[in-house]
Amino acid sequence: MINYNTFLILPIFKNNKFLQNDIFNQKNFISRSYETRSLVQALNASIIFEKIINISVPKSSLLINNTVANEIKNNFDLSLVDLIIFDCSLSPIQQRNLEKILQKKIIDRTQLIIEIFGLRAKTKEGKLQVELANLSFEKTRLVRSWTHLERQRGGLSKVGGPGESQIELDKRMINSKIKKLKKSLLKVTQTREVQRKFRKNASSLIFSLVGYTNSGKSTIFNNLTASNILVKDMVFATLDTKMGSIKVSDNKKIIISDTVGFISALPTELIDSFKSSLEELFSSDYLLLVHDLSNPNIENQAKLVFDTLISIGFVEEELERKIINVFNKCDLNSDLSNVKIKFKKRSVKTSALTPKGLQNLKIYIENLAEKKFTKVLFHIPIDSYKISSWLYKNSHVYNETYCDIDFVGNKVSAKISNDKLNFFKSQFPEIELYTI
Ligand SMILES: Nc1nc2c(ncn2[C@@H]2O[C@H](COP(=O)(O)OP(=O)(O)OP(=O)(O)O)[C@@H](O)[C@H]2O)c(=O)[nH]1
Ligand SMILES: [Mg+2]
Repeated sequence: MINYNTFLILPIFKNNKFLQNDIFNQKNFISRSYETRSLVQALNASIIFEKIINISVPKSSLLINNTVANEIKNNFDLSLVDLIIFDCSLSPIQQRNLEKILQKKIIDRTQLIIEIFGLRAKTKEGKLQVELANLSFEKTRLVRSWTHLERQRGGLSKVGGPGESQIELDKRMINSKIKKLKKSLLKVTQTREVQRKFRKNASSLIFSLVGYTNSGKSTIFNNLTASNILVKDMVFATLDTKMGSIKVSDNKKIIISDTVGFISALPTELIDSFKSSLEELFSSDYLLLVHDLSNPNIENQAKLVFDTLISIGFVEEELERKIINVFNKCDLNSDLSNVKIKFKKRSVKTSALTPKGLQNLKIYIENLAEKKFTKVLFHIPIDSYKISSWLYKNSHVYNETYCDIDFVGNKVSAKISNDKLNFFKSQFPEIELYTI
């Protein structure tokens, strides 16, 4: 396994902000820096030096000022370091100038996360998505770094000379690669779309686990569905969307899906590339929003997950209808009273490590499933094969008896989802039916 020695730089920006956009406070900062350390570990790298840097005015050319850069150079033995990681976002110019001064390879938070995704991606879709994210990121860097090279060459090159055509060439190459990747991804997405339609037709309810990375989504998934997705105390253990099912009363199946976790400053390139996996969330009936109740930063994490859901296209009213807050790791902390979170009314506490700790959630899911279905008695006239077969396909029929007293045909008792029932009524308005 690769093992880099890294130097981690944690910048704190002026106006009590850190990482350029998160509100800073002591509690946040501790859990945030803990999170960044886990990100570095997820890259199989060790941190040998760490430094917090206060930045009052970020310099557009270097981020930090020259004195601080020289301090880093003189006070640490950089010969031991393979990689310097800045836990913020660096512009291409800042990155290059820092590399020049410190004479080390430098990456920022976006690159760090893309690297980890690269290591984790296992399925074809996952790999394509990461590659796409990487290329989209490279594209922005490339253009600017060539501009710089061009300037360096100055008088040596003709106007619009080799630099210019090289940028064009590389840009075209990257664009054509991106186009190809998108095409391959589309194919995978289409297959997924077919599967999704199939599930919807089977009238199963879909619950999607979603939440901050490391909150316990896969542990919940495994214990509910008796699967064994990788569960690890590390960020981004899961990258690919997985489906499983649980049986509830009446043998009705409920589908559960587990997907990639969110994190602060998740690169937009990654969100864009992973949109097709995340689209699964839109066809879900409910979103199980998993929170780590033992994490002091729980409210920020919840806000971030909520904002990410909005950024991928959810509207607030839909989230209000779909979100169920799952407060996990309640074996470590069970006090919910001070936690301010959206839609807190709909919440359930879990401890996913044992089946007992998930009992509450199972009951909650079963109750919701009950509410989504209605038991109905249909009077199906004789020879209405089309209607009969529709019912068998779209509902759970548990009894059928022939009758020739009050009408001639079959009395069919079925449990049917409310959506399907409405559809049935619109398609076959002549059929008599009774809620039982
Ligand atoms: N104490 C405690 N630990 C838990 C609980 N649920 C999960 N964990 C631990 O939390 C860590 C992360 O669990 P995962 O299930 O991998 O979390 P995840 O949300 O799927 O994480 P990503 O896939 O990385 O987004 C693991 O070490 C689990 O054993 C819980 O209820 N209590
Ligand atoms: Mg997981």
